[in-house]
Amino acid sequence: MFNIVDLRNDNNQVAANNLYNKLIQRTKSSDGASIMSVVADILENVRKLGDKALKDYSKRFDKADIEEIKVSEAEITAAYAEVDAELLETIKKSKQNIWNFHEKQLQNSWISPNEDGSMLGQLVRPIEKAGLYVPGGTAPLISSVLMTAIPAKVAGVSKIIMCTPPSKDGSVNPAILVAAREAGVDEVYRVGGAQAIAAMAYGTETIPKVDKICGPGNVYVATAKRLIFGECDIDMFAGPSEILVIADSTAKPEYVAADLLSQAEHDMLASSVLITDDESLVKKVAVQIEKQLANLSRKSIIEKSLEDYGFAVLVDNIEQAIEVSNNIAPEHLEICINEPMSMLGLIKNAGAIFVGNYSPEPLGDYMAGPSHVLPTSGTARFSSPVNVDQFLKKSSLIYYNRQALEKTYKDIARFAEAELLDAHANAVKVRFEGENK
Ligand code: HSO
Ligand code: ZN
Repeated sequence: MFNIVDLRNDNNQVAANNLYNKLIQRTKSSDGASIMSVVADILENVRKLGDKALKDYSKRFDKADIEEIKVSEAEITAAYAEVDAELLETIKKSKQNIWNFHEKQLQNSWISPNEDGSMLGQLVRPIEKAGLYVPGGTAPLISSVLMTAIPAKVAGVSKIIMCTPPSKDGSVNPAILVAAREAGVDEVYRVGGAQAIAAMAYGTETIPKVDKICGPGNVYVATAKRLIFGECDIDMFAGPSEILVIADSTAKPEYVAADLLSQAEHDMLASSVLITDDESLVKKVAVQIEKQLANLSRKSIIEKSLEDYGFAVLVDNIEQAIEVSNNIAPEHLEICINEPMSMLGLIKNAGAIFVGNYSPEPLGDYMAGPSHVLPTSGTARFSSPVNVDQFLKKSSLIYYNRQALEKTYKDIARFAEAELLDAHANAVKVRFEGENK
């Protein structure tokens, strides 16, 4: 079960640091160098050999003999027949909510004229091609298709492609295909792992090179994204799921336990942290975890995750709880306390904040609207959820007329001469002091 950390009374900094280090270290693989070299090899092979390398890796890693890397229209149509009608309705509702939320993030280009006739502005343009990665593994993350594709679609990206690993018979989960079509993904390719990232970064005979790669994945995928960064952009270095629940005596132990378990089931490396000022809640939550765990299908993953990265942290008050949480910068933060809204001002670092007893984390995973692809491993200190802005880029716009330039050309020349760059200085002087002025 989870580990207890007591930070009460003396504000035990050593224990707080240990907790923080344990959580951060969990994503730093001890064999980082060897993973890096395996991935670098894969990248190089895909760059050199294109589709052939992709097929070889599918045979090796997915045990799948792939004829056609691209998923055909016929397969997508057939997938619709296999997906439960109610699930399709749910996918559509989720899509609408995600669309509505992200539409609010759209930004306009602007041009601002000055009195002297000059104008400055900012043109906002979508990137042209986005590549999404949807992991395979033990849970088919249908929702992750929507959570990456829709923000790109709302931004106006003209081509969205998706890679996902094939199963042994070469097929792709039909619900993943249906979600892709509903979200507006243009092409799906049955390729997984680091080789999929390489294919989207460099392009192959079949898979187009993209401008940005998004989506979660295992450590090989994450390492590949790190290594190809620069060839194209990436969304983030995503790690295993995290939940941190700040709770007081008004929280419901059954709910808190259920929410902690919901993220622990993702991965043995997932972390689930409860921070509370109510000692009796810890025991009640522990009892609930025991009880609920008995009926869960991913019990062994959860047990391992809780044993290594499950913590109940005792603090003196909710302000201290938030301080500890700000340090951890969790992917998901639930605040199950009296008057939770009143504490929002103190929260500095979190990927997504779930407020009150009726905003459980899975609401955000599936239906609320904000993307569930969120910064992990403390990166919420400096980065944001997948959002529309990540698929947009800006160009600055500068327009001066003769009169406006004349007012400032001497400043430009002075700057340039101070930098010993006389060609720069000439480019303004020629307009006012040259023969052709
Ligand atoms: N909680 C995960 C996303 C997810 N959950 C997809 C269920 N399906 C992100 O940390
Ligand atoms: Zn989840």
